[in-house]
Amino acid sequence: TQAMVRLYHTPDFLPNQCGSLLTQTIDAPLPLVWSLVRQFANPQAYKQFVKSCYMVAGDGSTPGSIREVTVISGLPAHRSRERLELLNDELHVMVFSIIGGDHRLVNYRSTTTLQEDDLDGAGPSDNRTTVIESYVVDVPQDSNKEDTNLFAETIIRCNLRSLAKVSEKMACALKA
Ligand code: A8S
Repeated sequence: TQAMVRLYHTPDFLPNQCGSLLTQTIDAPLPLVWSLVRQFANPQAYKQFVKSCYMVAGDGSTPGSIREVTVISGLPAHRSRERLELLNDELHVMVFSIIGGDHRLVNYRSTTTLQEDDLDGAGPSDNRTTVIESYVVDVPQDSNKEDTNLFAETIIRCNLRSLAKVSEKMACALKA
């Protein structure tokens, strides 16, 4: 975990940027959780704010793929254009950045990594996964780091909880 955080979750911040790191433990095998996270073309597999998604470039399997996400109503935004920057199936790392849309998350870049859990120090477990997601984003002129982080963290926390729920449900169904 320490090595993963040092390698992938210690971004350089510009003075006008903020960001943070969130973790989620999931009672499901890593390959199953990864199968959901890696689907760049299908974020609605677990992101509950996503209403629809279509590919603008690529098919979501390689860096450079671009998706246009439409979010559900009631949010302060409708659309977001997002580019896949990195997808590593061996190290379980996915990075995407937001390149457009009608929202306030400018220069947003998110990194998600997965690891087999080793909470008790007894070695990695086959059916527990730790997900770490960190991000960097510009602080809008009329806002501040606290509010910007609170907004992004609220959404990411929802996404990670939902990822846990969906994964655990699938893991349960596979066992039955
Ligand atoms: C993600 C992370 C975030 C998504 C945000 C932070 C967003 O999709 C929502 C509301 C907004 O105002 C911005 O991994 C935006 O999806 C739910 C449309 C980008």
